[in-house]
Amino acid sequence: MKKTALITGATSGIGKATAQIFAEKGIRLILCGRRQERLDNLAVELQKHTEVYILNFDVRNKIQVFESINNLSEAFSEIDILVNNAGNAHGLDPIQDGSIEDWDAMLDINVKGLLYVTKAILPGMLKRGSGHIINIGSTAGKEVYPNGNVYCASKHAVDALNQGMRIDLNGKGIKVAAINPGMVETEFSEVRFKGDTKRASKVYQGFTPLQPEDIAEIIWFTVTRPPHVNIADLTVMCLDQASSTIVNKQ
Ligand code: NDP
Ligand code: 8X3
Repeated sequence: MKKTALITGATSGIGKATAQIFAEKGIRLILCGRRQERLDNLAVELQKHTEVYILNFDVRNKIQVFESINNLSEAFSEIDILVNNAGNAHGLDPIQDGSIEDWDAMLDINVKGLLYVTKAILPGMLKRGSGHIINIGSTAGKEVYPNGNVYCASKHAVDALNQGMRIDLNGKGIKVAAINPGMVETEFSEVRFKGDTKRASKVYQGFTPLQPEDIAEIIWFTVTRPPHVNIADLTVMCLDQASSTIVNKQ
């Protein structure tokens, strides 16, 4: 029987690339995001390969999260794979200059949003005694970099939650994995710099960053291991990146 995956943040970057590869492999998809037009267009594109259902909710809104997931039609209600991907950085300022709105956004989306979605999906996985949760962390969740303060804290929280989920779900047939990318060229920096595309594009100049498809392939590899194999925690950087702060730029 075909597996069903729910991907948060499917309208862009890593989530969208993951949806594309999952669709090509025949995985049934529940695509989530807030930008309806993008969800609609992606659904049309991917329905050539698989069955697709779209859910529009803000992961910060727990009522929307639970209503959307609890009211999935029966055909999509058994979720085998959850990709907790929705997230972003907001701002890049020293802690003393940081905006409280940016801090709230990062903690509410990257940490609490991930928890709400997981809480809504876990009961079904527990009932069936199977499932796979992929948490998208970051190298920023392993090592703090200058001005990254709250974004790094949010991704360190994802790292802790990934470990906590794996411990608490041990013996229940549910795999838990963190994929921790370094710099990936997506809309991430555009969001971080609030639509300043010039500043955003500079982040990826002078070296060859990872592309969203690189991460999507790793997620596909992770979900296709034999039943007894769980990739617990995987960090991936481009050749030119050595750590959160060391990037070989020409
Ligand atoms: P993008 O900005 O390209 O994509 C972010 C996705 O998250 C979008 O689909 C967006 O959808 C969704 N999203 C953002 N806020 C919300 C919200 N409040 N509710 C629902 N969905 C939301 O960035 P990436 O693809 O790069 O980021 C994906 C994940 O990868 C994030 O968790 C990020 O932290 C992580 N990551 C990124 C790296 C990078 O260098 N790019 C490196 C390491 C980790 P919409 O706006 O339609 O809601
Ligand atoms: C995104 C990677 O280094 O741009 O999580 O913060 S970085």
